[in-house]
Amino acid sequence: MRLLPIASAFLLVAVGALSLPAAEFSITLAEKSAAPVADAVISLHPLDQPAPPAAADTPELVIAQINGEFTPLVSAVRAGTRVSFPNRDRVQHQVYSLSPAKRFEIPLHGGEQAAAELFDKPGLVAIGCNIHDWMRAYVLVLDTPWFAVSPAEGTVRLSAPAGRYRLEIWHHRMAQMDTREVVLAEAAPLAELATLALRRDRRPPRAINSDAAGYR
Ligand SMILES: [Cu+2]
Repeated sequence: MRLLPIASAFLLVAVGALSLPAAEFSITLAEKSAAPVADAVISLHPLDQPAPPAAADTPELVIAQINGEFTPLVSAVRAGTRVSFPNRDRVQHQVYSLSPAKRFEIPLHGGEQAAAELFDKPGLVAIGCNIHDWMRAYVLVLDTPWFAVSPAEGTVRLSAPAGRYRLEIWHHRMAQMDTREVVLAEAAPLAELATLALRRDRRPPRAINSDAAGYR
């Protein structure tokens, strides 16, 4: 019986959090040429209150190796997410990262990988394969629940409580992260435009050989 008031208090907090006024935010990303920018990570970081805690049931992120590429190339996750690296190729891969936010190495492997790595520190994790130099994946680990990866048409839509945010725009071909402040208001959708200067893709070119799969 003594647990009941505590449970009620939790319920009130949960209902309160759900009923915060939501504001709609969208941003369209393009290069100077007007070409839409895919694979950018957009995130909103609240400036006036801490970000709400991560949900306990955050789904695992899967970065597969398919035809000698990591799929997807770019992901964004909340800190505390587990990431698995199943190999769906006939050849073996050796997945690693030297990034301070998550340093790890998965021994040479083929087939589904049972163990998942915990990505618990915010920051950029650049992932490679020791066997295939051109293979790259990027995971931006964030301490906010409001983020998305831009699709091919370059427009991202987010819904977050009204308030002030630091908007962060990251792309693996930007020299540095773009940050700006935005104010979200209820019943007044905010639509931003951002022109991004993308440099050359610095991933090493794919090796070409006579193997039927196109690589070793
Ligand atoms: Cu590989």
